[in-house]
Order: sequence, then C-alpha cells, then structure tokens
Amino acid sequence: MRVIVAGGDGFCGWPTALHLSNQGHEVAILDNLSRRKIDDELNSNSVLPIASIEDRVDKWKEITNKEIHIYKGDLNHYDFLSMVMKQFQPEALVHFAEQRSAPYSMIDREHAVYTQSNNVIGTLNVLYAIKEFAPECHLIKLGTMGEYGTPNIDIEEGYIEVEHNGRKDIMPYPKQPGSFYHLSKVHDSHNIMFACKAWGIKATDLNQGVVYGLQTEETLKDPVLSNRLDYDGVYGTALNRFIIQAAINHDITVYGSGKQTRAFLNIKDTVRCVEIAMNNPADTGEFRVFNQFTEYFTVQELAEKVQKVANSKEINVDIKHLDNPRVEAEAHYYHAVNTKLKTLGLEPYLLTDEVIVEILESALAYPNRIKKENVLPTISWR
Ligand code: NAD
Ligand code: USQ
Repeated sequence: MRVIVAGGDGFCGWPTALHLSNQGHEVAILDNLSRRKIDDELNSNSVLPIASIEDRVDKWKEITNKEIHIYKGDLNHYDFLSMVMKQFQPEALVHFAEQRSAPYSMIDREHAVYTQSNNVIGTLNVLYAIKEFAPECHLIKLGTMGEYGTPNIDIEEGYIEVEHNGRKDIMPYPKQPGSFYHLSKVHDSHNIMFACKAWGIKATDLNQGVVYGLQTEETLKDPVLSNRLDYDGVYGTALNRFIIQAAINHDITVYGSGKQTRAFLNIKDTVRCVEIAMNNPADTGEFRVFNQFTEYFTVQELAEKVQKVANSKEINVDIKHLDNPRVEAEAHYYHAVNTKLKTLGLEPYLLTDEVIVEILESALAYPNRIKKENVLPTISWR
C-alpha cells in the first residue's frame, strides 16, 4: 500500500514508518520538524541522540534497500499538502502530526492557541486534501484515551447506546478531556466524523493510551535508527519519565496521591495497531473508533514497579508525591473497553520487569544527556 506517515519524525511516527516499510508498504514521511524546534525552545532533548531525518532514511535504505520518501513541510500549508497528495497518491494516511504535550498546551494563551490551531486546522486540511485528491484514502488518525476523561461508567470504543425518554440511539461517547491539547483531539474527532458522513471519507480514530518504551525491531537495527526518548516535565510521559528519573537517582515524581489511572501500551504495540488498522480499513463513510491500549495502571503502581526494578539493579530511588500541577480527578472509577484491535489480531506485549530494565539500561547509557533542571514539572493548569 502507498502510505503517508504524517509526523513520521516523532516518537510514534518514526518507528511506525520503519515498521510499515519493513512490511513492504511504500512509505512517505511528512513532517515539519516542529518537534525538534520545540526541543530548542524548551532547552530540552531526547535521552538518546537522534539522527537527522535524512540520515535516518539513508541508513534505512543502506540496511534494507527500502526507500522512504521525505516531504518536509506543514499540514497547515495547504498548497504543500495538496502537492504531496497529488504526487504520492496515498491509499492510507497515518496522522501523528500534532503538538502532543498536555503541559505544553497549558503554558499560556499562545501555546494553547498554537496547539489547537496546529492540530485542528492541520486535521481539517487533511480531510479536505483526502476529499479533493485521494477520496479512497483511508485516514488513520491518532486520537487519545484522554478524550474520554475519567467518567464514573465504563468507557466504550467511541460510541454508547443511550436510552432517553423511552427512545434509544447510538451516540458518540461523551468527551471530558483534561487539557487544551486533549480538547484539540476531541475537536478533531468531531470534524472527522462529520467529514465521513458528509463526503464518504473512510476513517479510523485510534484513541491511544500513554505510550511507553523506546525501540522496536526496526529501530534496533542501527543506532542511527534510534527512536527519541523524552523525559522532561513537558514531553516526558508517566512510565518512561519515572524510569529515566531512576536512572539519575532523581525522586520519582508522582503528582498528588498517584491514584490516577491511565491506559498504557508499549511502542512495539503502537506500530502493530497502526498496521492492523491499515490492513483492515474502515468502510466508505465510516468513522470507526478503536481504543488503543493494552493495560491500565495507577501512576503510583508504575512508580512502585520502577522503584522495585531499580532496587534490583542496586539503584535506590524514592517516590515523591508532588502537589499535582494538573487539574484532574485523583481517585476515580476506570474501566475502558479495548476489544476491537485484539479481535483483529493484536497480541499485546505486556509490561514486565524486563521491559523496564531495557528502558532503564538505555537511559543509564547516556546519564550526561539528561538535564536535571528539566525534570521537575513547571507548568500549572491553574
Ligand atoms: P511527537 O511530538 O514525538 O511527534 C509528532 C511529530 O509531528 C513531530 O515529528 C512533529 O515535528 C510533527 N508535527 C507536528 N505538527 C505538525 C504539522 N502541523 N505538520 C507536520 N508535522 C507536524 O509525538 P508522538 O509522541 O510521536 O505522538 C504522535 C501522535 O500520537 C500525536 O498525535 C499524539 O497526540 C498521539 N499520541 C501520543 C501518545 C504518546 O504517549 N506519545 C499517546 C497517545 C496519542
Ligand atoms: N503524572 C505523574 N507524574 C509525572 C508525569 C505524569 O504523576 O511525572 C501523571 C499525570 O498527572 C497524569 C498521568 O500521569 O495523571 C499521565 O500523564 P502523562 O504526562 O504521562 O500523559 P498525558 O499528559 O495524558 O499525555 C500523554 C501524551 C499524549 C497522549 C496521552 C494519552 O503526551 O500525547 O495523548 O498521553 S492519554 O493519557 O491516554 O490521553
């Protein structure tokens, strides 16, 4: 299949581009490299050094003889996007290309506006570009489990049957997101659902949980292919961040009580979920939603798992409960359905001590790249 991976220079997008290329698909990466510029803005970095997009793709060609095309540019520039769609004629478009940090979106008005305009207008452009230049193209869009929030009832996969005043209907599941970033995903979902209905577009919204891990089978083939590993208070996410904190003997930063429950998956499963969605496309006009996660944990449970594994490696690390910089429920019900991807064949890699050791050892190899001043959270929701 001819597939565009938008956001293919990022943490999820790069390993996905390699995986799809390895499966024999013809892959083009579209990316404006904004994430590398945000690293500069925040004076932050990936724990493992990452090669330029050109060097990454050249190395892949050298090792596998498979070509990945690069389109450097912005989804918000419609002329650029139109050119790419006309030239490449994709059968699938995997859309990772958004500003994905909740704390970044909460810095101030400018960062909230940037996040929502980048994400919402970018996706709107993608919808128009599919309609205009590749109407058969299947859109595989990365959404987030955080769109649902933490309701006091079970979370279904995108839709729920509602009975009201004696009548029944299947409705989109209610959304109660917890940041301007998570809200941008909700706005995207609404726009995509409408475009499917109005124009007959085929779309799958992958409501992904928090991704942990680092490498995949493909990124391990050479250090130049290495994935990025975020740890800072803005882009670092719960489990990876805790492991990197342990690697530098920093207290593990649990926000508030740590009873918050979130859905998680390994990056190795991210790439397979996208492949599964691509190989089993939505129907014409269908807006399909998959909950893309494999397990859920409280933040405290993750901190304790990391502490235990670190202790086994003779690293002593404390768990510290910080005042929660976010506005979120800390004690809540959480039960979410995730059957659709498993029904289509996903066999999850679950979280084991070995997985934690693998990430820990990667971080221990680069202690001097971790900037201690970037570890504590500095952005408040209030
Ligand atoms: P990332 O920041 O590492 O990668 C995003 C990539 O998109 C970057 O390379 C960036 O340069 C590019 N990009 C951003 N805006 C763009 C634009 N307007 N035009 C072109 N390129 C643009 O993020 P990630 O962790 O790889 O996340 C990828 C997607 O998956 C995001 O949509 C995110 O919301 C979603 N997601 C991520 C996680 C996670 O834990 N990382 C969990 C759930 C969902
Ligand atoms: N948390 C801590 N300590 C930390 C960091 C986070 O206790 O040092 C807590 C947060 O308060 C929150 C939970 O861990 O309750 C998850 O936070 P996170 O930073 O790991 O993840 P989040 O902000 O939700 O965002 C990440 C990705 C985002 C993706 C989302 C999936 O950055 O792109 O959409 O995970 S989900 O959470 O399912 O919406």
